[in-house]
Amino acid sequence: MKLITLKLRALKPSTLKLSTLSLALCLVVSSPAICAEAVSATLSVKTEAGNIQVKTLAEGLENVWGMAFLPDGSMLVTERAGRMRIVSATGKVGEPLSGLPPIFAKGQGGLLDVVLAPDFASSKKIYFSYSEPGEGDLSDLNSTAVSFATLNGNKLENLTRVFSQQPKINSGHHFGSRLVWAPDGTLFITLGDRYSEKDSAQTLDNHLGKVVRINADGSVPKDNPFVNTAGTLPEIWSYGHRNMQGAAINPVSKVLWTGEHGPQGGDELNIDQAAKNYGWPVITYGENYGGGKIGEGTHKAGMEQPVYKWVPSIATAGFMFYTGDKFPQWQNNILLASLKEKTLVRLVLDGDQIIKEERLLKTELGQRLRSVVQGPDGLIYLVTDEAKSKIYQLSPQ
Ligand SMILES: [Ca+2]
Repeated sequence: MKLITLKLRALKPSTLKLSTLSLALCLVVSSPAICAEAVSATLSVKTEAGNIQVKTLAEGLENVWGMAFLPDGSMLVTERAGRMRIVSATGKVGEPLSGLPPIFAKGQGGLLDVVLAPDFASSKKIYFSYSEPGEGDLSDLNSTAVSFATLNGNKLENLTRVFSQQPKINSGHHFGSRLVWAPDGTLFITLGDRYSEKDSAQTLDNHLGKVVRINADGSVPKDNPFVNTAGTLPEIWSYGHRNMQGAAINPVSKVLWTGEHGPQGGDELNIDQAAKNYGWPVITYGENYGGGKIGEGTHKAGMEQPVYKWVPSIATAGFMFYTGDKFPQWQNNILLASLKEKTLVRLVLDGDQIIKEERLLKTELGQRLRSVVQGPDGLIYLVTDEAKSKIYQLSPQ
């Protein structure tokens, strides 16, 4: 199989579409078993820092949102429609896990991010975010919630909710929500402004347009910035955000970075620090959809500037800092999934400044990219946000 793949690669240009390559592979070989393997054919892609291989690892998924590696190299994968599955290290897609809570799966809502607990090896706990429908008289409302459960084979047990965004809103938009463990064991949750409630991002009596920080059991850390401020919700870490679908801890500074969708224009990366106001919707580099000014401009005293921005928008989704040993030339670079531009963005840092941007896979995949995760093997795994979602594995060539 390897010999055949290599032979085909020598015959084909680097930008060859996977489907064409798969077909060519099936024509070259006669064995049906090898034809079935053709979905894992490898695409060779040039980058400014060496060539990479892009392999289709898994198919048969729908609108994947989050992914987290289990210790054995298999992956927990969320589908926005409200399913969580385990995909094996070789790409075999498992049946949906049982035991999820009720989920509002409409518009941008559904089952969203998933992470392992820091003590997963002993506790078997996983944490996940989702759009939570209201109960009783509030059944037409929803908001982002986070629960943990223990993973037992194909079952989620001991389901426990640790956070529920307040207030609930009748909306299918802007749920956030990435989950990131801080080095001190607290959990950051990024939360959207719910679109229709954007002004609430500037007030501290609600969780809309905020980053919140909680302890693993859902309690409020005593050193959260607003715990002693009357009239504020104590979970709040930072505010003035729009819709953050990306977040990661910078491995050098150990500080949280968040990525958020701007309106029309003005996607942002922010260095997300306690008590700071990131400006939305008072300052922005974007405008209303179809045109029209939002807020007061791009700068204002007391409001933070993004560390990096995209005008026009690329629709920033999940991102990571690369810390593995397989791509030494990408060490501590940011890799960021773009939905609208359908590219993997590589950002090079000098300290806390972005000094270079490269857009990878700009033409080769042609799919909305939702998230990017580093595997325990140091390889990079990309998931697409499509009705027929895939998981791609990136390795050096
Ligand atoms: Ca901002």
